[in-house]
Amino acid sequence: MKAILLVICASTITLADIPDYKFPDGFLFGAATASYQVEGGWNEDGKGENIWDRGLHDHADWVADNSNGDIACDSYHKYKEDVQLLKDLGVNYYRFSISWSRVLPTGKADQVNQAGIDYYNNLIDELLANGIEPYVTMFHWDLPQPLQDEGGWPERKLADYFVDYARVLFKNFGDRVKYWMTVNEITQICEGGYSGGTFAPFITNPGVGGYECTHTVLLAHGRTYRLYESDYKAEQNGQVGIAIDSSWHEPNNPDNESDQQASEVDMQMNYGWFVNPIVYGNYPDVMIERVKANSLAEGFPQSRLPEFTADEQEMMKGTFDFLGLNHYTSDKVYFADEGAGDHPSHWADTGVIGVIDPSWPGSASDWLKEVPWGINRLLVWIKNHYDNPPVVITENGFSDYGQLDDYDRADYYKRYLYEILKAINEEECNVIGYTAWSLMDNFEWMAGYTQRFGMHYVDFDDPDRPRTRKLSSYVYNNIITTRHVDWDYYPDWPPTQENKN
Ligand code: PNW
Repeated sequence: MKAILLVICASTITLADIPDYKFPDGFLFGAATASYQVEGGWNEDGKGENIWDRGLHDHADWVADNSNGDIACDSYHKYKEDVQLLKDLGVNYYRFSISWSRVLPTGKADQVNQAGIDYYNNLIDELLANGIEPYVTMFHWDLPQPLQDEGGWPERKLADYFVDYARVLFKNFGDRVKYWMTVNEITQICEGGYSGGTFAPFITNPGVGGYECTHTVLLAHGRTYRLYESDYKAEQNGQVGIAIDSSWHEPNNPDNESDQQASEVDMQMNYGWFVNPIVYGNYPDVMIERVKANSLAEGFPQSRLPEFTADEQEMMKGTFDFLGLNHYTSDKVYFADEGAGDHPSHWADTGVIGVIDPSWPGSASDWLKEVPWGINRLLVWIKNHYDNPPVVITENGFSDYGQLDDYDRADYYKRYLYEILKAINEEECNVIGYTAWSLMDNFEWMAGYTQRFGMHYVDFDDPDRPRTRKLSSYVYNNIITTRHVDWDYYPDWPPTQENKN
């Protein structure tokens, strides 16, 4: 609250000058989690091993607190409590992901694990019984280990396995699930998993692994969209999208033409990389040119960036009903004189340096600074480059150390949601939904449980994993029910018995 007033005073605007925009009718609100981060039950009832199980069992010391997702929030057993939290929060939908190896223990569709199907049937039915729509991510990073043993995502046959998996999901859940996202964040899956080695399966192959992985994942996405279209859409009448993450890359000096170009190149090389094929059928021209030029200069006989055939381009084009956008933060960018990293690498191909403005407020995660206007500029960029597609914000959120009076998270939500309101009302951006990350504290990948993103506190020292509402959950509920940002609203704190819900 204090911080908001300070910002407002500094720019000599008063609250009265700020238009009180409303979220349009039909705009939906949700909260998100992902299977490995919340479920636990890592080897229960026939679930197979995935690459995060394997990676973190083998290398406990790679995670900040030596933890893993073996038990996590224990949502495998506590899903009914999770649905109650969602109900009290007042959301329209719950974005969760399905664990591929819980449904198909080997990754392949010849062996379906009925206990896994039952678990998701129960969760979906419990949500619908409480008036909450399921928004399902098919793949949020937890690849079945046997498919990694065959080479993982850089192998094209993984697209076949993914489409087989998607068919199992449409068949079993498509009568009730109307919103599907194929995958979550290709950058993190591919650059993290197969170029930089920072995420499972921890493979280091910069400048090559990430491009090969991305190519397969994009084909898997496109073919899954076409499968739904041809075999399921008429009967099930749902929508298929994808969740792609992007920061906003602001020109370091907004008046400098070179920095403006660096911003455009960085956006194309880190977001257009995935969205251009889905909207227009191919990688952005600037990306094709840059990777080819670097590859040849490095001595490769051809570009390290794989090519789509003409048929594949035709297949890929227009494979989305909505674009899911995961957005947390921004940076300021300029062209690097000497290249932006070692060759070969995606950094070097991009050729752009990103820096953080020291005046931007921080979080518990060093990569996450609070830059609310960044989401506004990003939404305008998307509108202008892709003909104003329907956008669902599929993740947005803030990390701290787990305090219940999480004013910083509450203010982050207010400021980002207000910038989204401005994008809708002043720029006519076609934003149709917003998803807060996260419903509750959960396993934050290599940070373990040391960084908390939840609107509910989870006590990971207690075997029951009790959940407790944080202040931000009341603020988010207030935004959902009043359909605008009330800058003055904070619940009485600590909550009394009467105002608890
Ligand atoms: C997302 N970045 O990952 C994931 O989808 C979630 O599983 C995760 O818990 C959440 O964000 C918070 O980290 C990202 O560096 C990780 O810009 C890092 C970045 C973006 C997204």
